[in-house]
Amino acid sequence: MASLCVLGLGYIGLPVAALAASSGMDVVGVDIDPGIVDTLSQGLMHISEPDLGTLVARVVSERTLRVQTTHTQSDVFLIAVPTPVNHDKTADLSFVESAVRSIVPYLQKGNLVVVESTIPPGTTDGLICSILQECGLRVGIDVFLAYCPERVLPGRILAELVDNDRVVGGVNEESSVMARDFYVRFVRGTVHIDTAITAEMVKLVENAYRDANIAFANEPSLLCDRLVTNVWNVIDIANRHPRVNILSPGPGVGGHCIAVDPWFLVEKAPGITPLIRTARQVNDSMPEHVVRRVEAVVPSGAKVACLGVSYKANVGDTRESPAIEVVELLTKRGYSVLAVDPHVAEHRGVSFASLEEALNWAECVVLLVDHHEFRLVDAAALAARIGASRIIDTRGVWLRRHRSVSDLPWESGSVASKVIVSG
Ligand code: SAJ
Repeated sequence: MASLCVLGLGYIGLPVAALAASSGMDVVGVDIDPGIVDTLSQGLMHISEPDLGTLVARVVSERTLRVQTTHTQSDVFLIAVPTPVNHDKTADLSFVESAVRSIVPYLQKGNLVVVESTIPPGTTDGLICSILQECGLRVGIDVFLAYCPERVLPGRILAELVDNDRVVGGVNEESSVMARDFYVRFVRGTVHIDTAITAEMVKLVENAYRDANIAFANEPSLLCDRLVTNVWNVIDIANRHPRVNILSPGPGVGGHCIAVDPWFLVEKAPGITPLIRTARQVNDSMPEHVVRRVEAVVPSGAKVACLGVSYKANVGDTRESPAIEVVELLTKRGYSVLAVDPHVAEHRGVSFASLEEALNWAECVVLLVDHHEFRLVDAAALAARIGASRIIDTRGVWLRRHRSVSDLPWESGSVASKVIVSG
């Protein structure tokens, strides 16, 4: 296994290609987008991820990683293309399917094909295997096939690619063993061998688990808003219980993984997955809830500053971002919206401003992403200017736990005007 061809140079394909190159493999990275290939060839980046730029620049300049729009023969082929979700919430496998077909003319006896793209359970043994077989290859004999899901956290991709455990599921034992031998070149975590369907399930179950846990933070936040109490107090105190660990509520769940993957489980068996489906629905309903909170404090036409548009803290990724959905819904309902995001320079249909400009201009401020920079805002001064009830802190950055008994909102009334706004 001296050479590797990676299909898809996004958040997963690119770091895997770069790590394999730095482990001594001769790597070709293929992307259908010539713009991405151009950028990377110059040692520049089209995505932002800590430390990745330096590693890519090094392996590109050493020519252990070459990027191009065309395939090449190789010992190992790794597929890391996206799996979007269709309107009916089923997996759109068109990119995976065409990537698998595209490598067929380059496959030689003894090659290993590894799929990292997220796919519904059964896709490796079913669709992917049958595409390769249609082309006259004996899978598991002439060529080897394994599924190995990526499970890394954006913002920590390189560290997690190296240190996290992996699961590889081959169509037969030889395929699994070959895939394990490939990953141990750069993975320090344990590489677990299992079947392809187990590896597919592992990935989806992990993300569905996190989605359900986030939904279990979001639903109490809806209740607390209705019952006029501070959800951060409730969760903070509940989490002191030795067997309770509730996650943080927010404006919804974004990113290309957790907001999408649970549907691939529901798709397989809708009748027995009500919990997974409901968690998705709870999390998907959160942007609308944020907008209703704005509508409760300022009328349509008011100036609203939205702090953060990325899908989570300290990253510039806006895929499936609930913050973008809030900005779009507010704009549609006649609000004048300015967005602030130190990690995002532009986004179609969104007007950006500096933090200072937006805060001085706004009649209502909605904090949507807990970027580090927003923690430094003097929220007490902001509350003095626009009124505490017009600060909607969906991440609990400024509106945290009451710090003393006298801070508690003993009288009835809006919790928003009673919670502690810390600068
Ligand atoms: N979020 C909350 N409250 C929380 C935690 C997260 O509202 O307490 C929100 C975030 O703001 C964000 C979304 O959930 O909008 C997802 O963020 P995340 O940090 O939980 O996860 P991702 O999407 O960045 O990465 C996940 C990870 N999966 C798990 O932790 C089980 C990662 O390991 C996967 O590799 C990745 O999905 C993926 O590619 O599937």
